[in-house]
Amino acid sequence: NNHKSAVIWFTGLSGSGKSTVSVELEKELHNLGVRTYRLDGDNVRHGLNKNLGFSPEDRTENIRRIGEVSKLMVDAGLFTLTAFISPYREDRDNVRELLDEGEFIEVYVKASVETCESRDPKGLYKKARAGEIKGFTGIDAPYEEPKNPEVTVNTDKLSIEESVQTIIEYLKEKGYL
Ligand code: GGZ
Repeated sequence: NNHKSAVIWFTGLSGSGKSTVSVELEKELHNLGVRTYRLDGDNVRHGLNKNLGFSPEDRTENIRRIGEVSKLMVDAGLFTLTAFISPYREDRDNVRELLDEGEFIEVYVKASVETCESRDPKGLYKKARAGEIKGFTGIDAPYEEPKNPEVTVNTDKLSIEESVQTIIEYLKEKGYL
């Protein structure tokens, strides 16, 4: 298993499928003998970044720290999967700059606000519509789409398994696997 390590950076709206796809991709990578680590809200926003909220400044700092941690993990030889909204293009591009060429694989998990809102697994869109959460991404806070992501998976149309396979194909084609 002589694969090169990289960050697979998922970006997209709440409810787009970032976490789900990253969990399933990680299983697939394990089956292929790849060593991974997954960063998401559960292990980052409750620990390292528990002093951060959802203001624009805090989101930027959230992504900056996750970028730095990802770099350490890539240096340690791991395939790192991150699942954060990361709504600002500039913040994502700064992480890309932090890493060497080929070490940042931006995966745009694309789904319409309508789709995400209809899924609403945690009822957060409902709260945002009711004004109980202010500054919710896609409702009254921005999401800046990637202009040139390495991979786009449209979860409006693709199944989870199809999304995973799209990413696996990219990794094979580019010689990561
Ligand atoms: C967006 C919010 C907000 C606001 C709480 N806006 O569906 P979830 O619950 O599990 O995913 C969302 C998560 C977003 O955290 P991130 O660290 O990924 O965001 S960012 O990259 O922008 O820093 C949602 C929940 O936290 N959540 N308030 N106002 N999502």
